[in-house]
Amino acid sequence: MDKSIEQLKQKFHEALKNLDKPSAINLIIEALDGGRITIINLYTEILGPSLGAISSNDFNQEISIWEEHIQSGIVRTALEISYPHVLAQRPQSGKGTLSAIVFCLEEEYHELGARMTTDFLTLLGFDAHFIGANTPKKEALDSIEKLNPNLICISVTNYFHLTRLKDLIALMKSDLKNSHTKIVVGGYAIDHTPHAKDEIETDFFAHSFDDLKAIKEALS
Ligand code: B12
Repeated sequence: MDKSIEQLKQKFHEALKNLDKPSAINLIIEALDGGRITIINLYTEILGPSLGAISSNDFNQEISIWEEHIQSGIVRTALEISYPHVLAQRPQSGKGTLSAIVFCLEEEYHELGARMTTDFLTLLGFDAHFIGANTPKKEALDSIEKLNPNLICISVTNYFHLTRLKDLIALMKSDLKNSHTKIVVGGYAIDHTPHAKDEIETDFFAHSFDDLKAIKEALS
């Protein structure tokens, strides 16, 4: 990792640990405005790992839930203020632009990975919409019918939502017969649950910006 990114990562982690929102957000603003970091590096090297470390061993194992809420709120603000830079770094949209929707299953409140995924799709030139966390089945299906996207991206974090995911994909696939629409699934539950990929019948699994780039190439 680049030395200046490593330094920014350490300072951001420190601010997050101290629940110091002004310092954390100022660090991100300065790095983005100064052109010292790209959105892909910011999300992949700094914001994502900082959240992953919240309840694992980099910080305190016994962190309380209210602290986790404050820290994830700081990261959500960092994502929101990054959006002007996402727009500045995306390619010009043109003819044949692909479209995508991103959402989390009903009862799934972990939304930060899905939001990052939406910005990655925007950076790849997709017309991308983040529908939300906790998206009821009916709303997901309705958005697909109205927006007719090329890609449906579903983010799943809690492993106990995998059965719900399986059922929703089966329902969507029966609706999507002969359609150009493909389904992509990603998130912590896919990455960390043994055999999850064997049980979910989707067109693609993905984790990173590069995975999405490869999917875009497969669609074009
Ligand atoms: C932040 C957080 C929360 C926040 C969420 C805030 C928000 N608005 O999103 C809050 C406090 C609300 C929360 C609540 C809960 N949480 Co929580 N949470 C976390 C934490 C600390 C970080 C998760 C995160 O945002 N990671 C960063 C993102 C960027 O990573 P990511 O989601 O994996 O996304 C990346 C990729 O996977 C990819 N991606 C994600 N989705 C998709 C989709 C597609 C299509 C693609 C292509 C890519 C992609 O993009 C990202 C870029 O790399 C983790 C701990 C950890 N170590 O991960 C626990 C964790 C996920 N939570 C957990 C649990 C159990 C809960 C609670 C049940 C209990 C609790 N602690 O309060 C509730 C459940 C709420 C619910 N019903 O959903 C467990 C889940 C275990 C499991 N697998 O079932 C974890 C792992 C903690 C633990 N070690 O036990 N949580």
